[in-house]
Amino acid sequence: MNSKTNGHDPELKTTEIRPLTQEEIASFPGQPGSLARRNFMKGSALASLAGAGGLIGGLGLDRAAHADEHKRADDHDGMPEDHVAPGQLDEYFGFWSGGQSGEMRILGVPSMRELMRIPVFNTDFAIGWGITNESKRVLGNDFPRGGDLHHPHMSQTHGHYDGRYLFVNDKAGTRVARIRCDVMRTDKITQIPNVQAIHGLRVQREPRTGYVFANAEFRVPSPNDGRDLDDPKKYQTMFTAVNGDTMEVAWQVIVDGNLDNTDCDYEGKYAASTCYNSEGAVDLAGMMQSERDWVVVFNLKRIEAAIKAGKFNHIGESKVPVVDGRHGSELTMYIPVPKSPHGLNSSPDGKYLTANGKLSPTVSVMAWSKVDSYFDGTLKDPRDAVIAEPQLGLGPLHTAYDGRGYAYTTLFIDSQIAKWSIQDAIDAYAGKKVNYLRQKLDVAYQPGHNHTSLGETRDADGRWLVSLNKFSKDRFLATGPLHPDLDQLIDISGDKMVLVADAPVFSEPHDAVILPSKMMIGKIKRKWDRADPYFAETVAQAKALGVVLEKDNKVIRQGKKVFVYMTSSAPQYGLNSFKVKQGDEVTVTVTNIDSIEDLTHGFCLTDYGINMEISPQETTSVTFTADKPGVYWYYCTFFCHALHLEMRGRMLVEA
Ligand code: CUK
Ligand code: CUA
Repeated sequence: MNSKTNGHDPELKTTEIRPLTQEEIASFPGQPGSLARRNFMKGSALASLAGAGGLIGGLGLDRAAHADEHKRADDHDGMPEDHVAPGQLDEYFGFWSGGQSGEMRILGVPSMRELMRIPVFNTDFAIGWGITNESKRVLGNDFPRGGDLHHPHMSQTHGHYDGRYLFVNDKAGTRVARIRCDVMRTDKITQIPNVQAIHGLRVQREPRTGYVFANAEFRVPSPNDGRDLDDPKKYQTMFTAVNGDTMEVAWQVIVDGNLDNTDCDYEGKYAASTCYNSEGAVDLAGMMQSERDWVVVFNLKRIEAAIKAGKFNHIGESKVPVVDGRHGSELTMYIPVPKSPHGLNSSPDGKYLTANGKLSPTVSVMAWSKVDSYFDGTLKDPRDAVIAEPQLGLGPLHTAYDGRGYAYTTLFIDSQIAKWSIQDAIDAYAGKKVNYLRQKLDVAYQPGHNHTSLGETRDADGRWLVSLNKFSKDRFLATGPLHPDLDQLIDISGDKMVLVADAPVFSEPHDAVILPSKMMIGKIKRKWDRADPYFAETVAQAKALGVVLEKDNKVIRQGKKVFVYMTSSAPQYGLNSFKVKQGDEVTVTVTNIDSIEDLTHGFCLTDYGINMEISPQETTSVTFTADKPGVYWYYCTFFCHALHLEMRGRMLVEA
């Protein structure tokens, strides 16, 4: 042994200097079959999650087992029930929006630990997102430009999360993106034509996703080619349905006013959106003028039928069928609600839709059955679809549900969450003397969205509520003028909401989805499959050049194009150096032939602005021009081995 104490803490020892054996690497906590992990797992209801992840094809939610876990979570020897001990796994996944960072994040709930970041619309030097050829194929040519990601939603089948995809919006770049849940990587980004600023986004629940519904918030001239600049009356926006399987735009609907947030029903018949600018104004005072704006409901079957019957137009260059859903159209229903409504939330029993008043202290509860009645002609006044309008407090923005008949509404101005009974609110609206309000909980400070575990599916389990607050003010150590946002975890399993944790977050989560980690068992890969479509094009190009990626280390020149192929295996690249000429277009392709879980390598080319991640069994490539002569070291950026620092080589560029 070659260890000594470090002089500060006798418990801390420096590591032996020798390459780790494969057995030692395999014994790291978290490795399948590792001792540390197995001891921890003993007797744990989560045992299946870590090691056998790839073996158990569990779908859906085992409620009995889930109840057991609750007991275990509560049974914590005096520790608070959100406490997740070191090495212990979270019961829930949280998929968090990254707001204007343009990324999505994976959190563990209830620990609120950030587990991973998934670059989507942003560039990311750690992963090489926006740098590698594989990511550029997803991002397209028109980047970097960042993004503003508000709303992550997981694909559903019959109103249950199905673990296939997460869909997200980009308000800043008018795009919708899809993230594969098996590898947690963005695989498609679609530019939405004819509109500006995709904000609200939701997924079809029945029979499946299916459609991804996307709201364009801002009204613009149509087409937006320089015409009508000074004539805001001619501006318009559209509701968009994207096909979640192909990520192609299926159709668009022109609406009156604007579109803010969206949701859909549980039967596959309708989608709906809030409008806060029915006035069609272009300034603040104008947008706040009307006492009522509206919720617009889209009749999916009628829209599909209209398109089938050829009753649509094209706008400009776009091939997307566009139908007219403005007032008077049989495709839509406009339900007047007060005042500049924001969030729109379907209740998990499939019966109700709630529009949050924002500038009105109320939320408006609409019944989907009344929407049926409107479209079959028996309900004349669309306002009669509103069956309750509880007064909750100042600045209602979003509502979440617990599956037990209660709703939880964020009050932005009051900095509170109001818990209320849906049935009591309906009874009060009908004239009964009942108090629908159950509790108001102070949050810190100014909440936007809130989200309950499984609350946007039929499986709403009433376990956790997260309040995504916009201000943290004095709650954390100072971080300079820019403060973190503050996400607060609230236990809603009892009669009273109980605040259990504060979690600082980087700008700016708007929304999240929370689901039991059990639901993802067997769905998340722990290393890449060599046949993965994410790098299939790179593999095909190598094959065309006669290169076997898993073993060849060679340089192929085609005129001024140079293809450099190398493997990586801790702690070495397959090529110690390669030589190119100044001005060459160089493509470096690295294949990580290590197959041990978590043994990721990086490839960073010094002074060339290039870094990329190559996880076990992955192939990653990058193309650049060797415009500077000299010696440029490339080195590994993921600490992979005791000799990680020695994992490097030279690019020699001849002048
Ligand atoms: S929006 Cu941000 S708080 Cu973009 Cu869902 Cu309501
Ligand atoms: Cu390979 Cu560090």
